[in-house]
Amino acid sequence: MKYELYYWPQIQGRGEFVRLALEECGAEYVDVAREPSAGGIEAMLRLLGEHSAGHRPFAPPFLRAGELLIGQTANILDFLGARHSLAPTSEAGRRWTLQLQLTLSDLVDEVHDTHHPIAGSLYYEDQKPEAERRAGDFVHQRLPKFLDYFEQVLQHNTAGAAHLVGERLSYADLSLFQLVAGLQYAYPHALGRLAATHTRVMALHEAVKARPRIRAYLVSPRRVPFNQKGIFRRYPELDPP
Ligand SMILES: N[C@@H](CCC(=O)N[C@@H](CS)C(=O)NCC(=O)O)C(=O)O
Repeated sequence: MKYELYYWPQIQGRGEFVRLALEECGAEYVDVAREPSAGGIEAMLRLLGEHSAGHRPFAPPFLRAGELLIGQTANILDFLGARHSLAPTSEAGRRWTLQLQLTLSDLVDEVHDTHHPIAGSLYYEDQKPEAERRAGDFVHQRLPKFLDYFEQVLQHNTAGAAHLVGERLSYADLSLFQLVAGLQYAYPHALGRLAATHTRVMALHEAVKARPRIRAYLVSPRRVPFNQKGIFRRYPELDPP
């Protein structure tokens, strides 16, 4: 079955967590909003605007899988994880993987809020002083706290030190890879200071990056480059050396 992924065409954003899972498992999919022949952005907006549809998603990303239309990044990954062996089969294992993903989603929200602490509808330039205060707290308090947590999860996973869950790759590993990649782009100084004390997180990032399908994807035109419209943005004033 060919999946349909719906996400904003110009950014990696939250859609990237789904793209990475689809790419790693070699699933057939179409990135609808980036593909005019599949309906393009209009097809996505149409689905978002179908007010009479009972299970309409609130925001992208969402995934069509046959009859199912699934929204919320972590929910989509939970679905794909079960279908494509990107999560354990046990109930405990699935919940743990989803729990890690939801924690990663919280971190994604906090990264976003460093450049848009007041409102997503305002320009960054309209909330710069607040962004600098928020980014200061993020860099010194929140990011170390999140990275400490994932480092400890890796350390205590005796089944497979290079994975967050058990002894096999899961979608949570792919998502932690993406988090580190985004931070390398947006917060290179902050991440640089933390890298030496978070060696397991950094090693996981390298290991995922080297996986054959991920490596091929990262250099393909399907990977949207990081840019100043996405969640991870490079504003040097928010990340002083
Ligand atoms: N919790 C949702 C958040 C979805 C979300 O915020 N999507 C953004 C793009 S990354 C969006 O288009 N939001 C529109 C809105 O919130 O009005 C998820 O993880 O999928």
